[in-house]
Amino acid sequence: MQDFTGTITPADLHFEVHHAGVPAIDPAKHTLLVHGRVDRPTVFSLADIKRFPQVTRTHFIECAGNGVLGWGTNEFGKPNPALTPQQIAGLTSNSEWTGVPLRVLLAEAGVRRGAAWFLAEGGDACLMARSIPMEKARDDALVVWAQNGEPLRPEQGFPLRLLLPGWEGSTNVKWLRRIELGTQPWMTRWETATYTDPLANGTARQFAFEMDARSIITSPSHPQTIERGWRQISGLAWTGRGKITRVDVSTDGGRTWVTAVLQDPVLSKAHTRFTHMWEWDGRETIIMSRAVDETGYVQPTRAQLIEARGIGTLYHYNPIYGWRVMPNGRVFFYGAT
Ligand SMILES: Nc1nc2c(c(=O)[nH]1)N[C@H]1C(S)=C(S)[C@@H](COP(=O)(O)O)O[C@H]1N2
Ligand SMILES: [Mo]
Repeated sequence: MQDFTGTITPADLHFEVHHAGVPAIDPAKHTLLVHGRVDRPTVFSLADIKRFPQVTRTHFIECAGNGVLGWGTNEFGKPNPALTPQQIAGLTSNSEWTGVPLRVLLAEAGVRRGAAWFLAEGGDACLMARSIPMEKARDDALVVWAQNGEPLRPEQGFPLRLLLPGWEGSTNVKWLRRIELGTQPWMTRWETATYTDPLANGTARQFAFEMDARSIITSPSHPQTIERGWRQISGLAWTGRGKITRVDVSTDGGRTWVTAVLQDPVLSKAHTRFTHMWEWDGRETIIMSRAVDETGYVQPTRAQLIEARGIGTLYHYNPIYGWRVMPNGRVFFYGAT
């Protein structure tokens, strides 16, 4: 992450999360079954799906567990200073995806009254499956087969994956082979035992689909060493709720903030590059960034997150992070602030 420029993640460097390995699938034999609360249960081959009008959209996919390393502390109660942007925020990647809107395929099968949820099932060994509200299918859900102009990589779900823009990574089911429409969620193990957030009051937050806005300065960051004088601070910001509208940068440990420049085009539910010119005077300081999105949501501090959810949260952990710049120019992870 700290070595990228721009906003697109090269396909071969897309992060990977798989719960049961990467299946080897013959695209000529792969099918997608759409059934349940539909008028005409339908089996689509890959060729069938590619005959529909295709769309291309740029979106990030982010694991809900992104950032969990930055939350932890070492034996001195401090975050590990040697963590890099990749390690604290690298479970997100941004690609140009090509496919067909899910609502087009569902219209072929004929959605029956009362269908409120659908189950998306993958063709890996664990048959990973997530329950998704039908509103997302009517909105911007896609069934994609290409990534950055080439077929999906096997690790990204070749030959077919569900893409739910802005929603937590685990709902973007790879190796998609079955969609079942129903009236309520299926309560699979990936929405009960995992991908739920324990709260301070002993209950758990479930179906936390939208990814909250966050940002990370990728340069300067660990393990860089910087020189005095003018340089560019650069980083990435994104939100699952639409567009990033502002990124604030502080070069004095959060005492004062300035508005960073957002690189065009700012796309919805996509990585946005921000920059800020900074003259470093050689003194020790802490630099940090704070994202704001079009709903007015402001990236929280660690204290605000703990207040809202307690200390048990492993997912959707998006606090403002700091980097400590030492007088010798070395840069270390300062932790969540
Ligand atoms: N079938 C299937 N789909 C899956 C997974 C999986 O293990 N099996 N992992 C999910 C999780 S937890 C995440 S974060 C994203 C990661 O997508 P990527 O590996 O393309 O980065 O895929 C999701 N889709
Ligand atoms: Mo994930």
